[in-house]
Amino acid sequence: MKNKLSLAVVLWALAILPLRAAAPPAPYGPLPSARQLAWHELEYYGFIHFTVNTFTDKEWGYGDEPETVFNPTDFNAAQIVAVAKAAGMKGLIVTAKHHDGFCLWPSQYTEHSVKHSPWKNGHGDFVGEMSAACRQAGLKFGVYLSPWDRNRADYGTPAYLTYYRNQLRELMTNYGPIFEVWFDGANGGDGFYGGAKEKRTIDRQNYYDWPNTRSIVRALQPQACMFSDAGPDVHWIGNEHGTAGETFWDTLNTAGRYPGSDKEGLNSGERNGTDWIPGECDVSIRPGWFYHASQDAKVKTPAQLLDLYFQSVGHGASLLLNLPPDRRGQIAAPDVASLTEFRRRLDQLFAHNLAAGATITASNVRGQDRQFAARNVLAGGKKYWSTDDAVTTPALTVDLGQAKTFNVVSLREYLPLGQRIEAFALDAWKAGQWVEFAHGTSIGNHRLLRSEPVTTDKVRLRITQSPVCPALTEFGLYAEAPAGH
Ligand code: FUL
Repeated sequence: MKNKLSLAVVLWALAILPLRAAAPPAPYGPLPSARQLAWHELEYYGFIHFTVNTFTDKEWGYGDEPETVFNPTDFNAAQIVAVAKAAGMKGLIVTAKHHDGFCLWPSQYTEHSVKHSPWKNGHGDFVGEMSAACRQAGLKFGVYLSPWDRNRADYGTPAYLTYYRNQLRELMTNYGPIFEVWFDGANGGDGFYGGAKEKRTIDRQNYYDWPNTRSIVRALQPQACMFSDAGPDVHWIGNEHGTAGETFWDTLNTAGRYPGSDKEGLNSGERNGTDWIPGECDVSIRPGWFYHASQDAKVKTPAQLLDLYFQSVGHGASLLLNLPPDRRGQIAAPDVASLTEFRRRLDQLFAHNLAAGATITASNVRGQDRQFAARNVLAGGKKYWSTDDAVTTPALTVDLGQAKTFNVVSLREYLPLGQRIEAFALDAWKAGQWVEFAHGTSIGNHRLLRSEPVTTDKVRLRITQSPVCPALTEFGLYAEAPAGH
């Protein structure tokens, strides 16, 4: 009896345990840092452009705006944050200071701030209220602090750099955890500059002494990602219409890059680049970054926003969607309406993964080890399907059990092992044979392929090019309801 029992235990153990535990694949190329991995999970968050321009109806303030101009009639941080949250955003980045130099927090280093605005009798703190409202709603909080300052008399001299860094320290110290700091490369030259009213060009590469300026953020907010044309953590996508290249690599060559440097390579990243620097697509829900009543009828439609989502998040980058508060200090009704419907469509789209419950098999599983099983692509994140090192063009077959109709395929790579896959194709089983219905190049953090509706009971993913064995965490099939449903 006892022997029989132990035999049963051994057989059971053999059945459930792998014959040998395979080692994970070696990482490939530059790898994301922990702060970048956390950032990758956000995918979609908001920008809030608000300052004197909101009241002067401009996009770039000259720098001579009196503080009294800034006077929101009914500022409501909770409304702004609630709108962003309801729209599905995971965080907000606010303009603490735009190019005009007006500070939306009571900085101790200047008088050109909310301190001298009639708003809340000079006791207002836009940055403080927004950070508190974000924290309360569970949204991440980030800041934009324009390096270019058209108000300061000392702009262009070493004294301004000291001022800029003091402000950066203030923002990194007094407003809780910061998830992203936005360093804008724009500098249009002319400005008020304390009354000089002239054009000032700076040496974009050296004036701000970026290595030491960045180190302030690293020291005070080690988890914050820094954005600029050159990273170091997240880079500009090279345009302001919110689209990443369809082929998009998370790596970039950083040599010779700085905020305001050449945008060559930014839209698609650079395969075999020296550093892991993913992309962010910044775009406004309106034509302008700031609120203009004249643009109330030009708010992007839900369909346009969904297209942008596919072209940013769906290309492996992030979507930073700007929502400009109006003169009340709230998100205006047309923007709220568009965002509400956009969110409804997103929710509808991703509500059901039609591949959930499918039988998934692979042409190869690394070391035949369950740890790397094909079905890990349905496990929702931390596990992945991988193959033996020598197998770089494997296939994954998803048997749905019955015919289903979808028009979106969702794929994700396991980023801690680097960006690996270079090309893939998707086939549907039709009348007894495989028929290709889509193909692509990079996958990275997220790849969404949107096609005409496909009806089939079996789908196959073929990895057609990869320098090393793949590591895939997600395979999803989704159906977009026809517009209006
Ligand atoms: C640009 C700025 O010049 C715009 O005003 C806006 O802030 C945009 C996000 O970045 O470089």
